[in-house]
Amino acid sequence: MDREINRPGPRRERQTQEMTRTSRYISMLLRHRPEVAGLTLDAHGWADVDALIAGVNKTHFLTRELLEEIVRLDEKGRYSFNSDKTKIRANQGHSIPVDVELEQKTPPEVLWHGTGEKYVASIEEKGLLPKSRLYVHLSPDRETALTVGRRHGRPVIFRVLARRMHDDGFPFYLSVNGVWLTKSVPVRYLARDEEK
Ligand code: HQG
Repeated sequence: MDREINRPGPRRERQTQEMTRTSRYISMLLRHRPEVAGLTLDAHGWADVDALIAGVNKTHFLTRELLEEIVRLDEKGRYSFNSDKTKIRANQGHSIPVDVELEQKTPPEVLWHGTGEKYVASIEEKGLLPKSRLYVHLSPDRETALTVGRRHGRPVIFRVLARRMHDDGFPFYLSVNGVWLTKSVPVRYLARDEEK
């Protein structure tokens, strides 16, 4: 009997863990430190796919098929290929100054930001700052913000009066994978959301 059929769970789980590890590494390279794998990004954040595969293979296992699967299955749609799939980039989240041709857009009335309790005092004093990234990341719904906040310990959610901020002249952008971005959020547009 085929042992893969007998034990699909653990095998599938191992493959998923391996893919997640490789994906994390790719997102670090494409957003923050391409030089670690000997890569360069162009002004629009694109890396050469063959160079990425070769670079990643110095420390991880990656084939073109696996890369295509990572991109296709990514639950946040973190990556895009160009039309002939010779280049790849992260859709948002960069700390290095690249122009990923974000769409400037009018935001909904309210957007959400999830953070950790430890940052609240500073946020209530200084507003939301992009910290190491190019933009503050905002979520379209509270549930997503909660997931983002949990990455930082005990989660705290802020409502952002996005439409008012936009109407006051602050540009907002929507990444192709649905993350709202803005340079910073002054305290007057923030309200801590009640625990539910
Ligand atoms: C906090 C993930 C002190 C801010 C997520 C956040 C997201 C302040 C932290 C994306 C502050 C930065 C981005 C202030 C903001 N004082 N702390 N004045 N202003 N902060 O990871 O938004 O899985 O750079 O609240 O899903 O958590 O990587 O940003 O807690 O979309 O694709 O400083 O990363 O996506 O943390 O997450 P981060 P983030 P991926």
